Amino acid sequence: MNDLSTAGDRLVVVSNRLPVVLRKIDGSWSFSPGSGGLVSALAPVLRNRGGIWIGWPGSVEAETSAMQEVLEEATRHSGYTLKSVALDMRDKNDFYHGFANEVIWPLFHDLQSHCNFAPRYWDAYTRVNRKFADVIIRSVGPDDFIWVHDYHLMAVGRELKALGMGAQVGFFLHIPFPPPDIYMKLPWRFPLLRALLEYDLIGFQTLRDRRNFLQCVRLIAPDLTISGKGQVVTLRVGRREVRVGTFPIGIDFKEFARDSQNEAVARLARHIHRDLPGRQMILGVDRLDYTKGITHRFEAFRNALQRFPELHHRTTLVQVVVPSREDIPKYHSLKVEMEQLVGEINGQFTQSGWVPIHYIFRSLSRTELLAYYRACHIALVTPLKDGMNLVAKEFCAANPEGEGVLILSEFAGAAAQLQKAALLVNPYNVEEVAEAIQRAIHMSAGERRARMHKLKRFVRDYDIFWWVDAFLRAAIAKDLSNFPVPEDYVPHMETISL
Ligand code: GDG
Repeated sequence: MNDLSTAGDRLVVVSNRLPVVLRKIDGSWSFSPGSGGLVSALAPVLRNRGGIWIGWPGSVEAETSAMQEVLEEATRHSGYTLKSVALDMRDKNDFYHGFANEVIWPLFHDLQSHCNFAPRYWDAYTRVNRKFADVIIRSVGPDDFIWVHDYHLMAVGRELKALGMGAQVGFFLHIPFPPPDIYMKLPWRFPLLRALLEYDLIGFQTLRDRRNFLQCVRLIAPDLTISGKGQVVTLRVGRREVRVGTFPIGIDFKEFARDSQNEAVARLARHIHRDLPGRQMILGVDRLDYTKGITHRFEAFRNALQRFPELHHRTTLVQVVVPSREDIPKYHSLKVEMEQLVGEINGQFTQSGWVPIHYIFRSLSRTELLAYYRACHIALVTPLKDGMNLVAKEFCAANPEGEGVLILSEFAGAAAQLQKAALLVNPYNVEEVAEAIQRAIHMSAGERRARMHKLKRFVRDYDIFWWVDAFLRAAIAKDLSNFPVPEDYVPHMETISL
């Protein structure tokens, strides 16, 4: 593998979606920024290093030069270029909505009852992964490093090798990898694992995800040997030698810390406070998704209001839900369910001058998002399962006063790093979450500051640039003994003795 510090070598990021979304309005193309954790994480990396980003721009229309011009315009001052992969309506339905979002997304989040294993989806997955491989082969040079991202593209490495690509290719999975008893339900479990083993380096968010993956590989390859025991291990299966590592993703801590102190953010945060005087504000920020546990969170808040009447008038839950995948029926029905629940809880508890839940269903500007992070005293991050969860880390970085409290699901990847200073909860246990809310509201300023200080240290030390460097170094290092597991980074459940 090439040394990426050599001038001329480029980083080629490949993900299902580009960081911008193209839309045709009245016959002409325009773009808007993409949303979600992968874009938030990778945009600063490419801005910092330059390179190419390959992905689908979100439209199913045939590619035209007008479209290409808009893509060029979108990244004119960003330091990197975009290359689009054209997908048609059949791809969108069977690959994106089908295999990616009706099979892998629910299965890998342990929600197998949400899966639709329609037989045609696998063909669509391999066909579209081949389309991505075709664009990659045409776009890269021999010294570039190709880094493929996430669950939509687990078979791109295999397709690249089939097309004769000799260069090494890395892959990072942003979502969890399930344990064998869940993974083995997948009808295409063996070809998918074999495809993954065609990558040269595979990265996971947590040690637990890596362990789950290795246990699944062992089921298909009893001759598997694993050497090393640090952050990156080497796995040998037949002729293949694959590096497998744990790389907890971070955020651009400095940028969040700096921007959260700018005047526009501070002004907006003051406005939010003025509108909700004397309240302790609890914040939830999530994409519309059933894995984020939003309805369980509302139930927990209801439980807290029922059991701890002293919270009435004293606390407000601000829940921001960012529209996502709304054209998928499951997501639409989740929206309806959430809105009914907000109406019910507000109907039950609202009194003159106090509405318990403020519900915002739209994407916020960055300034607004930072203002909410700053204005709110408690972040309630309670996904049922999450690869990492960047909102938890952003809340800590954008907390200049250092007195915020983080309530965090033990099933978020972030819990492995932040378990000592956050209040960890089981999101399915509404009584436990309600008690954590009550504890956070009553927590002394001293305890809040001590906890937030530790949280910030972790988020700052393992930021997005650490993540990228660790992954790229793991790809090129001759000796893997210099990759210790980051301090304190252990799966949460392993600290519980039974
Ligand atoms: C996947 C994995 C993993 C949210 N609302 C607004 C907004 N956001 C931004 C947040 C954050 C991002 O979206 C959400 O990231 P998460 O990590 O919380 O969740 P996913 O989108 O599910 O991300 C996840 C991640 O990939 C990275 O590996 O952590 O586990 O599921 O950055 O700030 N941004 C703006 N307005 C909003 O209203 N501008």
